Formats: sequence, C-alpha cells, structure tokens
Amino acid sequence: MSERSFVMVKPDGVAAGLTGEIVSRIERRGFGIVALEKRLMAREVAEEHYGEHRERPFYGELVEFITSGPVVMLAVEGPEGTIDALRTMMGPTNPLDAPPGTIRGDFATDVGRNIIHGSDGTESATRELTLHFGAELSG
Ligand code: D4T
Repeated sequence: MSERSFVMVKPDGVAAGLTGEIVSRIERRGFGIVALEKRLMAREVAEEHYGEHRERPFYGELVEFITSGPVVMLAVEGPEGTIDALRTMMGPTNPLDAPPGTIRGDFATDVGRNIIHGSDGTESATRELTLHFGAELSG
C-alpha cells in the first residue's frame, strides 16, 4: 500500500532559500516526489485550504501570509505511514516545541511563520492534493 501527502514550503521558507534543503531532506529520506510546483496561491484557494480555521482569530493573517509570496507545492509518495512520517520530519506546529533535526526545529521560531505544511491525515491529503494539483494526483 502506498500513500501520498501534500507538502508545501510556505512563503517564508521559499524566501529564506530553504526549498532545496527541504526537498533534499524529503528525497534523501527515500520518499518519491510525484509533483512539484512553485506558484502564488490564489486567495480563494487559500481560503479553502485553511477552511477548517475559518473561525479562529488567526485565520485572516493565515490567508494573508500564505498568499504573500510564492509557495512550493509537492505531492509526496511513500509506503503506508508516509503522511505521519513527513509530519514527524517537520516537527510540531510551534517551532519552539520542535526538536533539533526536524525542519521546524532547525529553521523556524514563529508559529505563524513555520516554513512548511504537510497534510495531517489521509482525508486532508486527498482534499489538499485535489485542491492544489487536481483529482488525478490525489492517490
Ligand atoms: P499547517 O496546516 O500550516 O501545516 O500547520 P499545522 O497543521 O502544523 O497546524 P494547524 O493546522 O493547527 O495550523 C495551521 C497554521 O496556522 C498557524 N497558526 C496556528 C497560527 O498562526 N497561530 C496559532 O495559534 C496556530 C495554532 C500555523 C499553522
């Protein structure tokens, strides 16, 4: 059984020149990169992407931030468990809680600027891959 996740280097990660480092870590770990694209996320797409946070106080800033510059979107494939393994590589949402060796623990300090996103389960992976790449890449 294989599994696909949606991974995104956020505008802060792209601006900091971390795209290569992050893609390299994912590749060296042995995961497959099925698709990779750098682009600006449209506002409507960002609102949909973060739809579950619509009622949270930081929603407006979240949408502003994610559309503030180009992002690098990836469809990443590996064996069952890949979605969770990628989240482990990223570290917790708040980079100050993220241990060294994780992407956030090595390169970020701010929860609102935490440089990377990865789907948090199979349902969100399918939803996000479909939203950003289309249904044919969703797994
Ligand atoms: P993303 O979705 O960006 O990978 O983040 P996580 O999956 O790790 O965490 P999340 O969905 O809980 O949060 C989404 C996004 O909101 C920002 N955020 C979060 C924030 O700015 N302030 C906060 O208090 C929280 C909880 C960071 C990630």
